[in-house]
Amino acid sequence: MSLFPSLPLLLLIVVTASCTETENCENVQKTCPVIACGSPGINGLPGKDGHDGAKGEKGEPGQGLRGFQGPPGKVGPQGMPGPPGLPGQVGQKGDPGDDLVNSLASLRSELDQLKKWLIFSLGKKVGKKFYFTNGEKMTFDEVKTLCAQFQASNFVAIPTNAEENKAIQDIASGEAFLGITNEETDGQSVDLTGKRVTYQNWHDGERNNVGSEEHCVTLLVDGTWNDITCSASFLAVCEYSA
Ligand code: MFU
Ligand code: CA
Repeated sequence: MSLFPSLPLLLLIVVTASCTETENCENVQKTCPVIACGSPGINGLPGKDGHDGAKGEKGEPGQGLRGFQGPPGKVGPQGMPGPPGLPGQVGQKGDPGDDLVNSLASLRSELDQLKKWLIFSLGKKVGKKFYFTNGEKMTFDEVKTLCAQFQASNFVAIPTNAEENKAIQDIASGEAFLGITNEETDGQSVDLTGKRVTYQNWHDGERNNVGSEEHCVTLLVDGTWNDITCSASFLAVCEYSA
């Protein structure tokens, strides 16, 4: 017997293989006019693989271990300039110009001359102190105000030794206030800077604090001191440092 099937059987196999399962017999007849309808043939071989489907959506992140951290990214763009810094320290004082130096020297010279003239006509110099008086009588508060207005270095005259005491006595034409007060609490005598006075020249029987209200001090015409009420009026004598 031959290895090949008969010709009609071979044709039947070929026609059945070229028709799909869904096609009915009529369609088969149109494309395969040779074959008459009979009982269904056996299923053909599977067709070729279809085309790839559309790409699926991105899946959920995996649950497994993270990979190693990647290398740092590229350097970003430069940022905006920051706010201005705090002001720097004040620099060293510069040299005054020659004109300024000359002007100052000239002024100093004129001032020295003026001081000499004032001392000669109105005041008295003792060591490094000058004493001045305007010859007017006034209360202690008014003397303090007057001396402050004329920029006295130590305000009202404060004798710290016999020589200074004598100088004040010499320029004062009468009883004059000193820049010394007696503390209300303990009666101690202090100068206008609050310092206890060491040199004192009280008149006999003074300080007696009459009426418990003699908290100021005057230089009497004989050069001795008396404690007296501050509201009384006496000569104003101011003190300057040379
Ligand atoms: C003395 C002085 C007083 C006052 C009076 C007129 O008292 O101590 O300060 O000057 O004389 C008796
Ligand atoms: Ca007195």
